[in-house]
Amino acid sequence: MADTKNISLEENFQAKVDNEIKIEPKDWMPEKYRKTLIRQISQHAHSEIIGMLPEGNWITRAPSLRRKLGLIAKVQDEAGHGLYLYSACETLGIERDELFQQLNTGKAKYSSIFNYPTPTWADIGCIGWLVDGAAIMNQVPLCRCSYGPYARAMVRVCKEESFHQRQGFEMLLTLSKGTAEQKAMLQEAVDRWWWPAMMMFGPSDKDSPNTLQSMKWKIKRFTNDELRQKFVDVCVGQAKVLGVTLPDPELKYNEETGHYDHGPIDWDEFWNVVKGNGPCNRQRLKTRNKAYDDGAWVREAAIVHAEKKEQREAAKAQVA
Ligand code: BYC
Repeated sequence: MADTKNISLEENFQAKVDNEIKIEPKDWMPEKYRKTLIRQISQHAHSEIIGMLPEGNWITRAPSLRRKLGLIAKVQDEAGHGLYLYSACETLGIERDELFQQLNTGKAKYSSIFNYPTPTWADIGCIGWLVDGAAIMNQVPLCRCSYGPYARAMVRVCKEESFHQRQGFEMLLTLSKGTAEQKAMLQEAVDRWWWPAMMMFGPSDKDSPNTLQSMKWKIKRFTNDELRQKFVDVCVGQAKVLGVTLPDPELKYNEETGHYDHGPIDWDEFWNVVKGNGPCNRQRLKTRNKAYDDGAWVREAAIVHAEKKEQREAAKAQVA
C-alpha cells in the first residue's frame, strides 16, 4: 500500500517537473531529488564563498581607485551570492551551520577553479572573462531549474555575473592595448586559466554520474559537454578581440558541426584538484577557517542581540 502511494507521489512529482511547474519547499519530493539539490546548491554556495579568496588577494594592490572599487564590489557580490544560495539550500531542511562545517572540514566540494593562484593583475581579468564567463554559461540555465528557490536565486546571481564578466573583459582589453610587458602578462594569464576554466563544467558526459538524473529532474538543462562547447564557441571570437591565443593547438572550426573542436582535457589534473591536491586547496581551506574563527564574535553578538530583542518584545506583549 505504502509503495503504491510512493509511486503515485513520484509520478505526480515527475509530471509537475515535465510540465514546468516549479517544485516548492513544502511540496512532496523524492529523497534523492532533495539530496541532489542540497549537494549541488551547497557546492555552488561554497564556490561563491571560496571564490572571494583569489580575487580578495588583489584588493589592496589594484592598479587604480576605479579598479579597486570595481573589485571590492565584485567580491561583495560573490559573498551575496553565497548567502542567497545558502538560504535556498536551507529550504531543503539542512542548517547553515552544518553546511559551513562541511566546507570548513574539507568534506564538501567547491569548484576546482578556485584552487589556482592569482600571481598577476591579469589573472583577476581572466577570472572575470573566463571564470565568470564559464559560470554564466552554466548558471543561466539554472534560472529554469525545477526547484523554485534555487531558480529564483539564480536570476539575480546571473545578472551580477554578467556584469562581472564584462568588467573582467574590459580589464583585459585595457591590458591588450598596453605595453609589450602588459600584453605578455595578459597572454600568460590566459595560458594559465584556459584549461582550468574548461574543467569548471565538470567531467565529460560519459564520466558524469549525476547528469542523466539531474536532466530528467530538470535541475540541469544541458549536459557538462554541451555547456563546455557553448563556452568554447563564444570564447574564440572574444580571444580575437583581445588579441590573445587560446592555448590549444587543436582548436579548430568544424564545418560539419558548426562548432569549434578542442583538444583533450587533462582529467588527471581535474580530479587531482577536486580531491584536494591542487596548487591552492590547502591555503584556501586554511584562510576560510581563519575567517570563520575570526567571525565567531559577530555570530555570538547577533544571537545575543536577537535574544534580547525577543525578550523585549515578549515583555512589551505582556504589558499590552
Ligand atoms: N569542481 O556528475 P557530475 C562561480 C564534481 S561559482 C569540483 O557532472 P553534477 C564563481 C561533482 O560535484 C562556480 N567538483 O556532477 C564564484 C560530482 O561530485 P559529487 C560553481 C566538480 O553536479 C565566485 C562529480 O564531480 N558553479 O562561478 O551533475 C567568483 C561528478 O560530476 C566540478 C556551480 O556550482 C568542479 N568544477 O555537475 C566567480 C554551478 N565539476 O558531488 C565565479 C552549479 C564536477 O557527486 N553546479 N564536480 O561528489 C552545477 O552546475 C553542477 O553541480 C556541475 C557538476 C556542472 C558543477
